Amino acid sequence: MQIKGLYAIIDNTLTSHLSHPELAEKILRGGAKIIQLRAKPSLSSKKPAVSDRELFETAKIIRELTRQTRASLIINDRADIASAVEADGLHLGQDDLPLANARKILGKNKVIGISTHNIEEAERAGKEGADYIGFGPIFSSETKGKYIPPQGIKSLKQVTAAIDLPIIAIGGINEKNIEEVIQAGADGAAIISAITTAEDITAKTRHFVDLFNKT
Ligand code: TZP
Ligand code: MG
Repeated sequence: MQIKGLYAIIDNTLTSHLSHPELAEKILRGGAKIIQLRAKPSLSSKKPAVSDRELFETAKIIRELTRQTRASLIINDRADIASAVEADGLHLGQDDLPLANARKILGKNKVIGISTHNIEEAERAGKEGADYIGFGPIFSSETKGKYIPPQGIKSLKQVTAAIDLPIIAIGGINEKNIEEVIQAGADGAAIISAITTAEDITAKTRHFVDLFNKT
């Protein structure tokens, strides 16, 4: 699969009235070709954490939706779920399973991406065999639970210049600032809130897809 363009993250943290499959359906209808399923355990004591079985069933439904629309599916955090639903890839953070261990589970034909927050982490991920680098947050983001200071466009430029792997920028990317992200050399943009909180999720997705297709 090609890691390029809009990388839409299926995360309903800010839009819990929509299920993950509902969000995925709207986003895929907007033409997204790479989606990531990000189902974090609930931080609210009122909502129960998602069980493994539930996560598996959700991932299976979304896998089917991506097959119908010829899109790629990446699973966040969980190598076991990625393997069980035959996803195209896995996305790992700095505190998740080490890349080498995830690679043993998934094999070399699956895509593995790593979240990084500075150039050192990005270089290390490249040396360890990541297929793409997630870099951010570029701008400030309300969506990620844990606060990480924004890295800015300047750091993004350094990373895109230094590392010869697809770079997916993340964090606070929206219609107003996405041109800067593309200008900085990012191969793609991972987006949650600018899409999921849009009045028309499908139309907003289409907007971002078209923007990358133009460049
Ligand atoms: N990692 C860094 S920022 C972020 C993640 C998962 C959240 C991105 O969401 P948004 O709403 O596009 O800022
Ligand atoms: Mg993670």
